[in-house]
Amino acid sequence: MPQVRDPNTSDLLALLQQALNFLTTLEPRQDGAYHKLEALKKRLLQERFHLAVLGQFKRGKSTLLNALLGAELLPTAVLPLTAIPTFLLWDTETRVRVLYQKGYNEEVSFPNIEDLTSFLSQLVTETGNPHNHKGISAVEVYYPSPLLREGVVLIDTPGIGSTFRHNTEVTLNFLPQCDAALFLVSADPPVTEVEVEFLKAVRAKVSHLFFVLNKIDYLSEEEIASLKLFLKKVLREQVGMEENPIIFCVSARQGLEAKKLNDPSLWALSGMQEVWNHLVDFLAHDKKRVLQEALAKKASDVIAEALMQLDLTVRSLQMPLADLEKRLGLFEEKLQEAERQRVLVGDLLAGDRKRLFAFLEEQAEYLRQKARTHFEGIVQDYITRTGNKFSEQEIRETLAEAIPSFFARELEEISRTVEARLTEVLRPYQERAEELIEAVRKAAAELFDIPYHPPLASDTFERKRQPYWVTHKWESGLAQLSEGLLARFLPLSQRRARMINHLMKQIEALVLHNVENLRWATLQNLEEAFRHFEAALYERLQATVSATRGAIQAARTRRLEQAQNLSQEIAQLQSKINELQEIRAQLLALFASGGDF
Ligand SMILES: Nc1nc2c(ncn2[C@@H]2O[C@H](COP(=O)(O)OP(=O)(O)OP(=O)(O)O)[C@@H](O)[C@H]2O)c(=O)[nH]1
Ligand SMILES: [Mg+2]
Repeated sequence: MPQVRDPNTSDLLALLQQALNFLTTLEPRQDGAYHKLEALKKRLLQERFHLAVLGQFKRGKSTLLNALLGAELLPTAVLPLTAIPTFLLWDTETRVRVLYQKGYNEEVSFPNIEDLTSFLSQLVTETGNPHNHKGISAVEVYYPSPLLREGVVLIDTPGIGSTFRHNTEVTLNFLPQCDAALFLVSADPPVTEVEVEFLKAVRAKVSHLFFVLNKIDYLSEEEIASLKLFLKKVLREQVGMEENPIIFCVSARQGLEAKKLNDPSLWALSGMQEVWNHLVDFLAHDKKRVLQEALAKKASDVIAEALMQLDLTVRSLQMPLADLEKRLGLFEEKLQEAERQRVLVGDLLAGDRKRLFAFLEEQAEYLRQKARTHFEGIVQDYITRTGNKFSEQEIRETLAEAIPSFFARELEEISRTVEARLTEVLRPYQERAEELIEAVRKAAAELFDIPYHPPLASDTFERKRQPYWVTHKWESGLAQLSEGLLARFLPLSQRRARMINHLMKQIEALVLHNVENLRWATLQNLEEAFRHFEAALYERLQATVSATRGAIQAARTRRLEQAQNLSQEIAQLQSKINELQEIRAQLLALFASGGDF
């Protein structure tokens, strides 16, 4: 089996720990810097990269995951099976955590795998837990597999397109949580219409997609080659993929067998070795590298700030007291100016917030119109097509089918439009906020004549893209018109007119209801983005001001106390500065070496 090696996480972790230990030796303590570094360390340790295995029911998703794990952990069957997203995570001890929809969890350890698999069968399968009557939202399986140790979380998802519609829904709702996906297809049948539709939804939400053609043990070389060509053609022409997709050809069943027999040549023959290599490579080089580099830069910014405070204290201890008082006064003036600027930013932001909310209202109104026209068009078409054979039952069914796909499509569209507008609106404010905070640090550096390090990571105000929850359960039921006794005696044409009138009213109610759901969820998302931004600006500015001011004030107090041995104190601080500078230099060297980091 290939060895998974990753020296960088441990190098970075060691440096972060060194910096944390160092900060505890400082007096006065730098709590702000300590907490920030601790948060970065936690992120590095916890970084969960979600790689989902997606596909139509029975393509072999659970079998493929078992092959990657090297154990028959997940239940597999010839009937549509997996019903609950199952997360596979690394731990030394094999255990299962069940997350219930009502918010509580249950945890069970398993010394042997057969017991675990039968336990899972009762939870995550359609047979063991039909229609999810146990109310489970997800299941986490902890298992000591080398691939999982890389920080990846593998996810088994319910197959789409089976007669269990709720399974398709679970997977659709789950897509925003996937960072990458393995999309499974097989030869029997090659690619269905349902898969094409599903792929379009996946592509819109998941940025890295790998394709796996499974069950090649059934096929000859020529058949595999022509299937690959066919799949590429479908991806290009029907899904609209322009790039040349990566397609692995495997037999997951053979791969699992190879693991059980510990047979490396069968493993290679099954095609699974190639999938494995690709995943390890992808995790090590793309995702992980980017995260590590970002965290190292952020950590070095935190240290630069801590260094600045030490420098400020040293300088304040060194300069004549009168000089110190004068500079402190000038610094306070700069702070007042910064506060005025912050208030100004808040006022301007309030105006843009209002305009964006109005834009959302416009979008909602446009959608109401569009939905009405669309559904009324469906009714008219139906009437024209069927003439006198018009059936109320049939038209209700046609509409009930058309409504979810219409709103799912429009949801994508409206989310994208509003999201793009929000990013555009916030960008200049993010830049101004960064400048404002840097202006405070720069002013202190200039006034006290100490080095100033501009930040390396520019995402202090990055907006966390919280996927907001809009269910795919669109309201689509239309009630049957209950004909009163009187109405039955009306001529047919009048009865039909009455029915159509009634249908139109119901369509109007459904349109209003569904658009309101969508508008409300989007509005909440916007509110949250603005609230978060303003709070972050206020807190960050306060933190910078109080840390900078604190460093100068601490020195001033020492001076007023007319402390003895100031030169010894200065020398000690100077040696601490050197020590911290060394840690920062090592952090910078980690990613300055380019390709290796
Ligand atoms: N011949 C062959 N059969 C396979 C292969 N992989 C999986 N199968 C079989 O296909 C059937 C379905 O496998 P599962 O892994 O349960 O499929 P799934 O995609 O997880 O199915 P759902 O959970 O229902 O969506 C099982 O009988 C597997 O043994 C393969 O590579 N070759
Ligand atoms: Mg399955």
